[in-house]
Amino acid sequence: MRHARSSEVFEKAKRILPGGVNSPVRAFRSVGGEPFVVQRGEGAFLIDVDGNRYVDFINSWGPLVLGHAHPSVVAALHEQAQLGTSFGACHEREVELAEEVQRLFPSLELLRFVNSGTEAGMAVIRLARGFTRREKIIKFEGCYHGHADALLAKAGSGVLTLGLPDCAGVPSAAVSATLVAEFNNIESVERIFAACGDEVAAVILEPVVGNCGLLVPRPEFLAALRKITERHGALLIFDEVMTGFRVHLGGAQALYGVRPDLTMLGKVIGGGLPVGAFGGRREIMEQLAPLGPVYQAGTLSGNPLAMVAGLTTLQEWRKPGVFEMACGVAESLVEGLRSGAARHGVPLVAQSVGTMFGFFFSPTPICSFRETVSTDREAFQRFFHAMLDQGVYFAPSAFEAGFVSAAHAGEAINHALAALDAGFAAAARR
Ligand code: KE4
Repeated sequence: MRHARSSEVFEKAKRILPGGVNSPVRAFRSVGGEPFVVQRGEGAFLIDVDGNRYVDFINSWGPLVLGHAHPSVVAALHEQAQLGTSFGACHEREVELAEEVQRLFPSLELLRFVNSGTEAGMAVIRLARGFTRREKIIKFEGCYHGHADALLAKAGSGVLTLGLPDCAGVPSAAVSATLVAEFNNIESVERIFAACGDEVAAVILEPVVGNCGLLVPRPEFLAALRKITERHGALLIFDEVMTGFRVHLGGAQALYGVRPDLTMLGKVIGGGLPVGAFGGRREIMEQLAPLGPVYQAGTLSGNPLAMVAGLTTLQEWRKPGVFEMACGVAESLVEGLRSGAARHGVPLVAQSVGTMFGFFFSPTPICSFRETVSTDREAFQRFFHAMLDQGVYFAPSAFEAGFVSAAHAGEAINHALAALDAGFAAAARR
């Protein structure tokens, strides 16, 4: 594959954007090499500025359940743009999307739109603290909820696993009330509640983790979190920014039958435009300004372009059979990954949940962040680049989930499956 034009553009990008990117994972730092520069998206494919075509298993990190440039989404945006791109005032599209979201997520008795998952994370933490009048928050190693200070904590030492800043610039005061537990380990949560249960405002987690590869909750883990939070008067917050509409049309809360007090959403509900949302129990959401004392605001919140893109996306996505068909594509990819790895004697575990999938170059299943240390990152790097050379683009990190869209059926998945032998032959080479 030729990358002359990508290299030229990327060199220019590095002169004005830190690392040449507007979000770190795009820089290919964890897989090596240079990222290609996208010229356009078409359904399940990305085409770069050198004319190379890739099956895209990232879907802009989750939002594009219909694939790139879906005609209905483009038409809806074109129509809305001619009516105005932002009002900063009430308009009907925001109500329509809120009603569409609530139809699939009935636990969102009230909800509010923001402009990113990070904003939704900031808001739910502040709301939980305002409603409970408590300060401590429990999060889980490996779960990512956006880059708000309070949520950029890593496990500290000691039984309380007090949060320590997980990146420069986060003051220790910002994470001193953040406690870090281990996903799929309910005892690690019980220890924290035993020590300071009546100070915990909320437990927040990705119910299916997509930010350290794909981690699936053990049976009863989510139900146990529901019980322990109720017992201690703490709120349960599901970050469904990634899992929403992807693991199930109603998210992980529908898939596993556990109703959180608050939910974060994003990605899919914007159909590729900047959006986030949060919502939940009425008595909690009514603490929000202008009704209550918890302040939260945003210039472009409920932006009409994002609203129509999200509404059109959800209306197409929930048409009978569309979601189920995309789930079948994810399952066929996982089967291909498993059989390809076996043919080449490469240790691999792979799984899908709805239209999300993940795989680790590991001989044993990975159920928690700490277990990810057993994965073979070098094998992943060789696999990633060999697949890229075959025109198949997986996430440029061994610790991200992958996504399929309604557009991946047919040519795209068949091309990807046919390329796997090249990928695993490379992974098998030491
Ligand atoms: P944003 O602020 O990026 O819209 O959302 C933050 C966020 C919150 N919660 C979950 C579960 C998320 O996965 C995310 C963002 N996901 C990453 C992918 N691992 C976005 C990609 C990136 O950071 O470039």
